[in-house]
Amino acid sequence: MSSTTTDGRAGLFLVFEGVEGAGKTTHLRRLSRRLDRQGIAHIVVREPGGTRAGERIRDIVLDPGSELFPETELLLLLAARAEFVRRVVGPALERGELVLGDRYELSTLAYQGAARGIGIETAREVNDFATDGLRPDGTVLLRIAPESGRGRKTEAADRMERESEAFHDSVAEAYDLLSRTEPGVIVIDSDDSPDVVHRRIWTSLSERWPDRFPPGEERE
Ligand code: Z5A
Repeated sequence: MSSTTTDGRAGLFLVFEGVEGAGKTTHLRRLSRRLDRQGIAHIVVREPGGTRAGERIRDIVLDPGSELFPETELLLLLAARAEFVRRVVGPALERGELVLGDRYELSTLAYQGAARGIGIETAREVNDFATDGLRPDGTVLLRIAPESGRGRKTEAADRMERESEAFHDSVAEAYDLLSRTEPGVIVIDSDDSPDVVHRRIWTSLSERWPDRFPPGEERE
């Protein structure tokens, strides 16, 4: 498979998704270190955030003191994404770069569309307006039971993490549904040691994009 994607763009946009504590940040860092060792250019970006305005919006959305209606939360997140896509992801893809994202549209469909009750299709429509339809080439969904993911967390809970168990169960159910209905979702069982999960991720990516993720064992 060449590095030109189905959209004809030169770069490759891969997104990591999952409930809190699924291991997205851990595995993105590890992938990034391995890509660095192999001399494969890439950038790692996170959402909400990734731009100056986006980081300010992130502070509002995650601040436990913010009182937001679901519609306000959705629009704030997508305002951040509109900046993120136009200032960061789009230009990087134009330059042919590998872009690794920590969350993107599946988060919006699962958290705001399903768990907040806005509706998956409504969330998708507003998302598509914000992104001008820019889709990832692949989405790695790290799957773990919400209570196991929560059990891994050590930091103080932010506004989203303070939501009820029912809310987080609803997010997890939505991810399961979306993994079956959305194109390009690669499901990886994340309830194992980081070494095992990393091997699963790399193998899966190298089967699809061997030029960016050369097959073979990890060499430290
Ligand atoms: N949000 C939204 O609602 N709508 C949207 O459109 C977008 C986002 C884009 C972002 O917060 C919040 O915004 C998020 C959804 C919402 N809220 N929630 N809940 P964030 O980016 O700060 O939070 P997060 O994405 O949930 O990060 P996280 O909880 O840290 O999860 P993670 O990145 O998947 O996990 P991690 O940091 O890699 O690992 C967590 C801990 O587990 C850490 O101590 C690791 O060392 C440990 N870990 C990782 N892997 C393992 C394994 N395999 N075994 C044992 N321990 C492990």
